[in-house]
Amino acid sequence: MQAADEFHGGRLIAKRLRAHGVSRLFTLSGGHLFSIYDGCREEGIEIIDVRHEQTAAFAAEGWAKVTRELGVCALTAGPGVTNGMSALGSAHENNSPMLVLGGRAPAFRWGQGSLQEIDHVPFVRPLVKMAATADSPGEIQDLVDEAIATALVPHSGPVFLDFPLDYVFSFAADSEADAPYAEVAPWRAGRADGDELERAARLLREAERPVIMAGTGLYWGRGEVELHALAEALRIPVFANGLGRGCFPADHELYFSRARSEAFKQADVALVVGVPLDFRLGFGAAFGDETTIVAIDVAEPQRAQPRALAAELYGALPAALDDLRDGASLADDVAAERRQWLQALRAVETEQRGSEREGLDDKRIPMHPMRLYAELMPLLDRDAIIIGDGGDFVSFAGRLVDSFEPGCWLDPGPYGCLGSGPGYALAAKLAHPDRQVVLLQGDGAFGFSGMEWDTLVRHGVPVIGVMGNNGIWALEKHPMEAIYGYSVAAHLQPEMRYDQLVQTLGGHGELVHAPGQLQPAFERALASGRPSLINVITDPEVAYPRRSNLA
Ligand SMILES: Cc1ncc(C[n+]2csc(CCOP(=O)(O)OP(=O)(O)O)c2C)c(N)n1
Ligand SMILES: [Mg+2]
Repeated sequence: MQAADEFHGGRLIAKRLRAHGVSRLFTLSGGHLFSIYDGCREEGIEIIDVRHEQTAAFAAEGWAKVTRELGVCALTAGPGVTNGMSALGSAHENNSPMLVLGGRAPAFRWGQGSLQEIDHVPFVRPLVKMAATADSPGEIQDLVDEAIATALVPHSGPVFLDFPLDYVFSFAADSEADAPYAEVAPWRAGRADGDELERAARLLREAERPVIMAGTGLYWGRGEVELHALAEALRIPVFANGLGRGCFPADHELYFSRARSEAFKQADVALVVGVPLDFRLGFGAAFGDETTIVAIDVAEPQRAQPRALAAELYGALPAALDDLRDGASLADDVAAERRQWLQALRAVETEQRGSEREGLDDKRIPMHPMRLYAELMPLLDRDAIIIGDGGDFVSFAGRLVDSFEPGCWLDPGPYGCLGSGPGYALAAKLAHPDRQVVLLQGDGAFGFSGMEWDTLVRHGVPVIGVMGNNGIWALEKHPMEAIYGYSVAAHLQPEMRYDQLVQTLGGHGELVHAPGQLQPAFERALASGRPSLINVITDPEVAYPRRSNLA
């Protein structure tokens, strides 16, 4: 018999989600999850169902990326969980706070071979900050609280819980009925060490050619306002990658992108904010041998630093950045050096931009991807959320498309998983229905989760997709040809009508062949109010100029 104050396990989960402010659950149905759905329904948590579990999990990650809140998905036992693993890997590398709720075969029959019976915990553990199985219905609420707190504490990241079918369908008392929820927020992390701070402040004050490199950790640590103030006070040029993009507006006089390699090589001091020295920074070698590096982040790095650092500040970013700025003023000679430094970098930046003119103006049919972006950029609002999912097509976007506000540029990050785009876009448009959400996709990338256009249609989420359709996996074909003189496994069907597929699924589709056609197509897509795909045929001969992408 069920007592009056008892609820099934699914409801108990939903009650704690609600207490933590969770408003949406991304999922794909499975019987193991029914009681969680029932609980969410009762607690007013909206259920968004997709067509492949990878998208449920990428949507949870995307929700975290655009809101800086926890994203949550529920994946059914066995294949549901394994299908979500790429997104766990992605969230792990991006420090995206997300909770994955797994179904699980019943505990009372464990080991006897129930449907979809497998122990998820050992294989998800390397990808998450915490992985656990509920041991009883009464433990569910504490476990959910612990998992959420673990996901949010810096470095934030994904967590995983699974719930045996028998526990989550049976009843237990609401032990947390009035339990206050202790908020854990990255910006309340401890302050950085005083000596390190002083050393770092002196280096930044005295440097002649300083640079700031800001990344995803700046975004999670909510340090963008303080970074802005620091850069302006000390006249330091700013570069950004990952979710650091947009934390410093691209049209600010201190923001640079094209001058990066020159600036980093020549810098005497580099302040590296919320970015690991991984492959994106040449494992530290993106900076000159003589560059003195100061690292600052929300918490200790997750890997050993690949080169010696002069100072390391780990703790609350706004406080540390404020402390670095406090009272710092530049001596006249240093100020003069910095004016020259900024002028020299601006000259490099302007020259590099000039060299892009040719691609931006290119008149060829099929189109040069740079021409596509030249036409697209004026159509984007300042706060548009741009999502990149593809190879070369997205590399061109990374170079050309500017961001002006935090959380407006979503690429897969260092895990680099194709197919993440539709999940990110779904979450972004649900979180910000009044803003443009534009999904930039390669034709190859489309194949991983193209059925999610059905999800976007069913849930009425008018994302606008712009596809660079070159009929190949360009980021693989061109490098393989450069190495071997030929390529295999690199071709797709040319000029495939992905726009018609989207039409069939109930969305708006457009085909664009020639320069000049994108703007009217984009306007029709916006006016349609429906999820839309603009299929732009691009030239497969164009390769993104890159040095290396694997090591
Ligand atoms: C899940 C996954 N599989 C494979 C890759 C390797 N990969 C990286 S880029 C790329 C090509 C992408 O092709 P497309 O989306 O058409 O963009 P294009 O390079 O042609 O512009 C591939 C296969 C990956 N990053 N992720
Ligand atoms: Mg392609």
